[in-house]
Amino acid sequence: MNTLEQYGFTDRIGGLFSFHFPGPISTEPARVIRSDRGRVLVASRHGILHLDGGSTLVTGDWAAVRPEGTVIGCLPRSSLLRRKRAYDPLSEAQVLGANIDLLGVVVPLDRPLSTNRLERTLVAAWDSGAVPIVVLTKADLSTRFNDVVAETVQRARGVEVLTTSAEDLDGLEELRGRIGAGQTLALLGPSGAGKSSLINALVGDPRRDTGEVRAGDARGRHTTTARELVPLGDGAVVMDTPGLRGFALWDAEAGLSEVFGDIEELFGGCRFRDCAHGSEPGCAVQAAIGSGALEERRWLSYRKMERELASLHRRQDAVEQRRHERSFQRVAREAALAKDHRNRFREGR
Ligand SMILES: Nc1nc2c(ncn2[C@@H]2O[C@H](COP(=O)(O)OP(=O)(O)OP(=O)(O)O)[C@@H](O)[C@H]2O)c(=O)[nH]1
Ligand SMILES: [Mg+2]
Ligand SMILES: [Zn+2]
Repeated sequence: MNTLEQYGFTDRIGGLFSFHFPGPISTEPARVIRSDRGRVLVASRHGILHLDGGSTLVTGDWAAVRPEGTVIGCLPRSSLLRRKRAYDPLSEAQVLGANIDLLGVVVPLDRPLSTNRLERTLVAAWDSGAVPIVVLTKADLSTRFNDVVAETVQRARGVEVLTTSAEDLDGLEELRGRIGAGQTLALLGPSGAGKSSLINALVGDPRRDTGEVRAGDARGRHTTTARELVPLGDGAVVMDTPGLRGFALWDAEAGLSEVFGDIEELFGGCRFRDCAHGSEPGCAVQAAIGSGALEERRWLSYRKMERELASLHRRQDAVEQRRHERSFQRVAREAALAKDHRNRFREGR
């Protein structure tokens, strides 16, 4: 198996390359295994190469590269994991990874469950186009917080939940069995959750850096600093990622509907079509909360993410509007200049 195949290259990917990058320019397929501040590391048939100037590439991308190292383009992405950049007034999306088949939402069993984080990450995972799976880590410590496993299964709402321990090497075969040849699993979760340790255990080689968690609150130290692909040996690939502090959503309506479909179904039962689901008579949402069929916390969490996406769209619209006005002003200015030029020409100046 050559280096490229170890990083997930298959006949299907080869076919896509011939389709999207037909001759006569000769290009080589390559997979981005790490992209860190403009420095891009790719796997190719000839081994691992450094590229300069692949700044639009993200980890997981399939790139077409000229023999001397110029990037020609990349294949359309089969999935794309994005979040909203924190503190970015222009609301640019941050792309976390591409061409991920299975998205492992990592929940560590050494601390209480953050329901909010789990729900958000699942929304983003569904939205990326990958299939989510919940990976519980540190099962050997699960007696510290007894109810996390059951609570996670309940909150995951039908998404498969696997329990693992890098310490006892538990659940590794089950997880490994989910990643076929040519498939990529990405692990996403808080710092110190044991993502890198799990990958080391899967690879059977303690090569990746792992860091202690703080004794008090089990928080990690952000040991992993860049997203990176790690081959598992037979064409199956895992993406290690740095621990995420939070997860602001980006255009994730489809994901929201996946995770909160039961709530959106209730809307049809409200008496008024434009029900705001507050104090309107005949509101199916409030009725479901009242009867205990819908947990109020879940409703509020849905509402919050929905508001977040709406305000993101308002900001995107505002940016678009300013861009439009600027281009209109430019056109008007050019027209005025042209007219001025014409007049001076007529006047023989
Ligand atoms: N008891 C136990 N400890 C574990 C297990 N997996 C990881 N740890 C410990 O948890 C700590 C954090 O592990 P890492 O693998 O560095 O966590 P990470 O998710 O990669 O963290 P970041 O890179 O900071 O995002 C380390 O001290 C590991 O030894 C496990 O299965 N059982
Ligand atoms: Mg790590
Ligand atoms: Zn209603």
